[in-house]
Amino acid sequence: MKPAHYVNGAFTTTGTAFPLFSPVDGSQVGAVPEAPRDVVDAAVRAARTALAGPWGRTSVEERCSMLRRIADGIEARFDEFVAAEVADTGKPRELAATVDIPRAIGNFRSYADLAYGRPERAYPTTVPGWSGSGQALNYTVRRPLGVVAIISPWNLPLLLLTWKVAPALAAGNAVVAKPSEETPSTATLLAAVIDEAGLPAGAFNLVHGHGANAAGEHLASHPGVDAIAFTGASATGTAIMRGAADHVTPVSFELGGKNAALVFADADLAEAVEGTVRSSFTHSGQICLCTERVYVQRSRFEEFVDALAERVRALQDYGPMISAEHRDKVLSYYRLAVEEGATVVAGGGVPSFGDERDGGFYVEPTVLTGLPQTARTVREEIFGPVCHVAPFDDEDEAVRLANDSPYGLAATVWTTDLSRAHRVAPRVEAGIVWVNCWNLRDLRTPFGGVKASGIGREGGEYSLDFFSEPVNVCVKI
Ligand code: NAD
Ligand code: 6OD
Repeated sequence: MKPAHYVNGAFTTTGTAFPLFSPVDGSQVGAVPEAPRDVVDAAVRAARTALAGPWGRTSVEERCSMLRRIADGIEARFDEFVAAEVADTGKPRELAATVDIPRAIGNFRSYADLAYGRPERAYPTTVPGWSGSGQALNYTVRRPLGVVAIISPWNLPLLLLTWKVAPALAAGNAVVAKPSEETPSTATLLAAVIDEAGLPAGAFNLVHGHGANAAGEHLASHPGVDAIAFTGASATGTAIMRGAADHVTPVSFELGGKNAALVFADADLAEAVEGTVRSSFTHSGQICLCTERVYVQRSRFEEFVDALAERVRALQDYGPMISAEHRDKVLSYYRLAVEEGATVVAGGGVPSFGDERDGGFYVEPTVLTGLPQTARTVREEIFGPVCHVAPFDDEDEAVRLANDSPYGLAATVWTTDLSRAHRVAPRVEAGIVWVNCWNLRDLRTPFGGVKASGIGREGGEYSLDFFSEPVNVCVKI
């Protein structure tokens, strides 16, 4: 299915088309319509109208049934979704088929369950000296925020889009979504599935296009938008927040990271190495949760670096960077690391495959050592298949190094000492801390970051809270 906007229940390709490239071989594989301002306006208008119509009158049971039909619809077209995600991102098919698409289905099912089972609070109140019974009943109902803008990135396109669309719809909002300009395909398929699931026109709208000075910015700064849920780079979050400030629009932000792993001398080293291969190199490091800083207790530093480097040199089935521009950015950090004095213990360049991938946007999985904590390579998010490994001496130093970052999204602690695990985890300034594992997800748990990594929490009830407004009703009895 070719990328198209979905506005007020109809597909349209209005707008100048821009090319879509395959990250695997660099060839042009399609074209995407850039939504002009009037298409964004029409989408916001359609969403507002839907809230005033049948969509605004749906019960939570009806919405949850619709969410389940959407999940079933994605499942019925599973292979099509996998193929589209692989074509847009170049990620290994196995990753799309075991993580991205199943999680998108899971997002709709889990928010259907959560929204349906959600209790509300009531407070019986007694006021001594009041006339009558002296009693009142306070109860809280939640109402949707209204029209919500959802802006998502290219790394886990369908997973991160549905992670917000599902709770937004479950809570009764009308959505205008803008996926990344790099990965429009599964979002378009999702619109088709939503259409087939029978949502009223305007409840879900989709516009394609770029971010700054384009569809993304028009949407985020639109006066008709009541809330913005955004996942992407921290600098983009800053720009969106400026526009949102004009209308005091609430935001939920999931932003960048420079995530630390702490490997203590008592860790199961083989497990820590294997875990770090996953946490640093899954999807070629293009997951916001990926580890880019590894700190290893000094007595096991050499052993860890040798084992990690050997595993990383052997990596084969890895995907490309999303674009030529992003590949160039990652390679510029590989060069910067060397200028800053790093030792490159694995990778550091561009691989040669001898096939069509040589025209694609690949970089080698890379392990660095030897940089000071102040190096830009250690401080700035690279978002590629690279980690820097440095030693530490004791627990306090490990925590200090982990926290010495402008970001605070996720961290990983590798230790077999249970007391240490419980001591260290809460001291790490991050929204998510994994102990002896990485990216083990339970969709009911809070997800988000501190410092430059975001504002607010999503996941489970946290998302339903963001996408709705509590209203207290006080009834005198
Ligand atoms: P990006 O910020 O460049 O783009 C994300 C989305 O925002 C795209 O749809 C883009 O078109 C849009 N956009 C860009 N500028 C805009 C503007 N001025 N106004 C409105 N919309 C705008 O990010 P990216 O390159 O697509 O993704 C990579 C970044 O996302 C990394 O920094 C990564 O850490 C972060 N990320 C964070 C999480 C998380 O959960 N914390 C998840 C995934 C990615
Ligand atoms: O697993 C999730 O729910 C989630 N939001 C993952 C984000 C990954 C970032 O790239």
